[in-house]
Amino acid sequence: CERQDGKPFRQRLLVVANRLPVSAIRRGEDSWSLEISAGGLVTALLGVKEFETRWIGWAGVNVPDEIGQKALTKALAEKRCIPVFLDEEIVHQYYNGYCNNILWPLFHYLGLPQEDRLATTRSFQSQFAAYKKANQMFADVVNKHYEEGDVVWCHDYHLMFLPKCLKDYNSKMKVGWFLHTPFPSSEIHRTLPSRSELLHSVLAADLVGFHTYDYARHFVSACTRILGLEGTPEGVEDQGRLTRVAAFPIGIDSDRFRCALELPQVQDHIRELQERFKGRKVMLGVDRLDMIKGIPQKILAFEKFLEENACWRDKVVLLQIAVPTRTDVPEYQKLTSQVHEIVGRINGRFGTLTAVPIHHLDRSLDFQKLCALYAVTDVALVTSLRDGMNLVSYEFVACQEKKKGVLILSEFAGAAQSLGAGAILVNPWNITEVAAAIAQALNMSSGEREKRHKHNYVHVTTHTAQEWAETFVSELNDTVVEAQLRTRQ
Ligand code: ADQ
Repeated sequence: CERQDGKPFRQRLLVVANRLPVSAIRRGEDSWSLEISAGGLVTALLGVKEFETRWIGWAGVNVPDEIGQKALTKALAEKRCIPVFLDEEIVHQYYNGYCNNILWPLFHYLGLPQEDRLATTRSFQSQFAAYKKANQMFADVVNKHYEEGDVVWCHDYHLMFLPKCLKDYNSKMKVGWFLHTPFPSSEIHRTLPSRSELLHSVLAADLVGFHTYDYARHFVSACTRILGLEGTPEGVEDQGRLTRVAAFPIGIDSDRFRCALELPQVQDHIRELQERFKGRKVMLGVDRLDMIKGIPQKILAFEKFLEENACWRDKVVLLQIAVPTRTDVPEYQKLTSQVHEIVGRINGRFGTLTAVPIHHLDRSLDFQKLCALYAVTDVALVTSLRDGMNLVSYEFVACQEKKKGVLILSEFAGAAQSLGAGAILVNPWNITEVAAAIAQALNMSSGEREKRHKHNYVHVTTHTAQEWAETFVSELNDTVVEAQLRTRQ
């Protein structure tokens, strides 16, 4: 195998994530069509040129029959993807249950489910069993495809049990694990019934990475306080073996945004939007419709701003683009109705016959339209209640070289650590504070905007996704493969 520049690859990189970067649609008994979903991780890893990357993960569909599985495996192989087949029951218990109902809210400080405590406890046990079983199924596939010298990079909260399963197969396998969400304070993590088992499994990895130094510190504290292990400046030590723990803040492929803005069709979109919102300042929110993103709080803050600043009422518009996710979960359905209800009320209250203050779209936008929107925005509002990093804030900055708009950013997003000096930082729970930040952003002088934008732009264009992936993989490569026996002083 050779790289595009003709040189041999340095190594094979097996990237293991819950979902493969493709969506599979069945066209017949043995035929499939595949659509690449270019998420942040895919773009990041495209930049890792020295490694020959293979993806291992679930294709997002239930394929109970052997003919279908064989055909899908073959089709995916052309995209360098290897499927893990999970049946409906496992998906229900592992993915919808343990991952999305337990770990996701807990890691974002929303606590464990509380409705029916007894039922939750009972289902908790079966969901955790399914989680372990699913992680073992991922390990079986990795082990089958592993060749000596490969590096294995496991991603996210879905696969916390995987490092241990892999090391049980082969202690010499080089294994890294990266968490895309926050890792909460150890006091939150200790409420999880399976707290110790999960920490021990993650510690089986050679390198454990987080977006920020704070998340890494919380993880080390959880290991010292809950497991009684020793935390060192490099990581966590267990019986002489060191697991390296560090922060690797993700970035974006900023060139992709810069190049898109030069395309004639994107320039056309920009002109259309400028014409459409002529005479009004544009504020923008782009989020998955998830409770962690703080969408209702953001809209209520905008209402408060309109209440307190009558002179701005017909001079500003909020565009909120929210992609629906987990639409079958009642809590998410409730969130959608809540957002619709608030938007309707505010538009009824402050709208006129010719203009409404909030345009809310329940859908995903294609990449070029998204770039155009970022480029015409005066103020971006990222008010996550908690967020591992938040790439929307980075994407907005990358598209603002001309306009130099203002970013209002939640102090609870990982991005606050990197873009904090250029953004206006807010506590998203404090609606009065966010309303005041909106007024500050809209009234900011151009000199101040330029200074703040420059700070963020330099960061976004130098700390890219490619650099993130390369740093993680080369650090993983540098960790000593064998258990590191250190003599305690
Ligand atoms: P997410 O929670 O998905 O990711 P985020 O980092 O904001 O959050 O990335 C979302 C991506 O989806 C962005 O690239 C954005 O452009 C796109 N997107 C969102 N809404 C869209 C819309 N309506 N139309 C089109 N595209 C849309 C998780 C963690 C984050 C962490 C990332 C990466 O929760 O905290 O930053 O992983 O590690």
